[in-house]
Amino acid sequence: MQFYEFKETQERVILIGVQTEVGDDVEASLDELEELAETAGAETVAKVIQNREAVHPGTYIGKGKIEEVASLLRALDANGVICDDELSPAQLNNLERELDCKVMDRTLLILDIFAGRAVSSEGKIQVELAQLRYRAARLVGLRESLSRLGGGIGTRGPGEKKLETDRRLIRTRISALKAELAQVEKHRELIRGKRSRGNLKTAAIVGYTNAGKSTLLNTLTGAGILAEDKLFATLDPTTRVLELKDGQQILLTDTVGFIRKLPHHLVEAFKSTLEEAKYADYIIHVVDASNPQAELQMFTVYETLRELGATGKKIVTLLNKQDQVTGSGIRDLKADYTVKCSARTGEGLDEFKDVLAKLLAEDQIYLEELYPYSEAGKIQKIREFGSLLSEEYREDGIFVKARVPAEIFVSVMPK
Ligand SMILES: Nc1nc2c(ncn2[C@@H]2O[C@H](COP(=O)(O)OP(=O)(O)OP(=O)(O)O)[C@@H](O)[C@H]2O)c(=O)[nH]1
Ligand SMILES: [Mg+2]
Repeated sequence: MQFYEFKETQERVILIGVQTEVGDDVEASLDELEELAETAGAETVAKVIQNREAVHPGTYIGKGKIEEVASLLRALDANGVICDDELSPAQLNNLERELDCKVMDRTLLILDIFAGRAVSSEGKIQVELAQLRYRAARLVGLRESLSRLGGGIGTRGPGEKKLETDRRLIRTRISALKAELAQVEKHRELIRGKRSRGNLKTAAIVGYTNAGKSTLLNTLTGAGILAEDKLFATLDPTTRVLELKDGQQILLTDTVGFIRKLPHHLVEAFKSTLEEAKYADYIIHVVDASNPQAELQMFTVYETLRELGATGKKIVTLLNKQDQVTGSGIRDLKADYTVKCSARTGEGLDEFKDVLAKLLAEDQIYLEELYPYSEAGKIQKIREFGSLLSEEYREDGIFVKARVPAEIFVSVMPK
């Protein structure tokens, strides 16, 4: 495993956002950008917001604002700027020339954090692929921007130590990575196939980054996943079995968190990881109910799920971090069930398990049958995949009351 020292070069940065319409909360978005910058090792020394009808196509912000930022850079002894939207190659080049400093954007920052977090080989391939695709389009500007400080944001990566700066090399590397990724994905599909053959239902734990997804899985199953107060602590999916009452079981998968303006290169590269939600039977949506931005974060999560094609599934929303919630609280009208809980203290988790049991029961068929002793093996199967409510040993066989998943119903009926 490789660790990247995030604090290696303390960069001092100015954050820039563009307010394009009323109600579009740029201030909150910049607060989040500051958190991202901090995670990546940069100190925010100022935030600048420009009101414009649309972002400037050539320079992201207008001429007057550029001058304002330029003098702020000097006054505050800052050495870089980070824009809150993904910059086009032209915007990057122009801003870089006008401001004469390192120019970065939200995408570069997120890619950089992902690069420092990737642990599994799949994660590393996915991050490198996303980085290369992003860089390929921005060779000229980025080369200058990234060489200014000799390190820092935008230069971390699981792949080559040195930045690939040659277009041809990048293309070759991209093809190689794609082939590698295809191999890994095949393996993942195999695992998925095995799981579904096991007839256990799966639920994907999704939610905004830092909502408490990993903490939830840890508290419920002792999964031992790294959970910390940082954005994108988790990149690789982890699946664990959760035991419910009546011996029922369900598979829970913890996965990468969502964020607004999730870079499309990342979504593309992380497709197979993100698609855990698409292939799951149920969605567990973890919300940090103590966050003032909770409503917007919920919206972002549903948008992302829609983009991934993970729709039409039953949703359980967990309004998490209740131990820190003050005020009236929020609601999720899209959810089939909502439970207030604290993954940290365990409050509300029994109710959550009851809801899961109820969900499973909704998709199961009730049966009341007499099994001759020669067919007792079928009862074993019921016990494993459904819930055995009662069994009574009689002279002519075993009388069973149970609920079983529709998929196995036929195969467990007595002859
Ligand atoms: N107070 C409080 N803190 C919590 C609760 N659940 C999680 N946290 C904290 O929130 C932070 C983020 O938790 P994680 O479980 O890493 O969140 P995540 O959703 O997995 O985040 P990413 O993997 O980064 O997307 C950690 O510092 C947790 O200790 C809770 O119920 N109450
Ligand atoms: Mg996590």
